[in-house]
Amino acid sequence: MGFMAGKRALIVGVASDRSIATGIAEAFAREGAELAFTYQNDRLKGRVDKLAAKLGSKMTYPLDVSSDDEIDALFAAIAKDWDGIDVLVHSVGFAPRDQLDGTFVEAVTREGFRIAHDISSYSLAALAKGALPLMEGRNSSILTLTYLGAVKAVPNYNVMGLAKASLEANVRFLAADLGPRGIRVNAISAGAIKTLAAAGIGGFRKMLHHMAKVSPIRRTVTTEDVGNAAAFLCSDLAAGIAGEILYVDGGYNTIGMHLDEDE
Ligand code: NAD
Ligand code: 0WE
Repeated sequence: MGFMAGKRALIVGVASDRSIATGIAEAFAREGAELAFTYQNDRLKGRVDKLAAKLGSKMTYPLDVSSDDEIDALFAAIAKDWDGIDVLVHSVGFAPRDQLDGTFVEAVTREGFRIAHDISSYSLAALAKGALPLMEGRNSSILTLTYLGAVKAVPNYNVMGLAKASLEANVRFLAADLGPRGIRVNAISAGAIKTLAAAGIGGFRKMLHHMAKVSPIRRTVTTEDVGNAAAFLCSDLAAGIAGEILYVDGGYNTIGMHLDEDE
């Protein structure tokens, strides 16, 4: 029997086979969890329905996290099928495309900053708020996805770095509030992975190459690596972990210097 048997998990953030949320859903299903999914818009519904079916779920719901009405409707609909939620995965991040090109100071605008923080950070608090009645008092957990750009300056990541810094603080404040109500809140800081959210980012291939060259495990991480860590963090095996940012980046963030082996 898997270590997530009996857990009901809601997964927000599947857009393709390559999404980090897809790797998380696959690991959860393998460990025996029951799954429900959201899709951002009708264009993505077919793909999410297909993944849900493959993992034995018929529960898919529309959700654009910028809409309070859609958040309310989501939890009202889920409450009809489930008496509670044990796991909520938030795997959502977005800034307008022009924010991720060029230098931070040149790219940043008031509107770009607002959207990045609304979609990438506020949405975690909004979903936690909406899910609270269904999650409290059942050893449940909330997980979000962050990136190194929250704590170090990474070229082109720009205002997303500020939004991820906010998201990481959000994890700590939510963990402090919701821990006493039986809900653990944590984040995984994943290494760079080629997903839709990475498509068309200038220099992304070079970044992957650099990570594989210098990180302790000498390869980039996969959605399967992240999925396995997520399954652990959201299971009762991690009952002692809250407010944590767990790096699943092959140790890249721990390196202070690299010497080329062949130079
Ligand atoms: P992805 O494009 O597959 O997933 C991003 C998801 O965000 C999509 O499912 C999209 O539908 C959703 N989304 C965006 N705006 C939304 C909105 N308004 N309402 C609802 N959903 C919305 O890419 P991914 O790489 O799997 O990204 C998932 C998370 O992982 C993001 O938070 C990202 O910042 C984080 N992350 C990614 C990497 C990486 O290198 N790919 C590394 C570390 C962290
Ligand atoms: O968080 C992310 C992706 C963030 C992202 C990506 C896009 C592309 C399409 C947010 N918004 C958008 N908006 C779009 O229109 N990552 C951690 C992956 C990522 O993105 C980068 C990276 C890495 C790593 C951007 C620049 C530099 C590094």
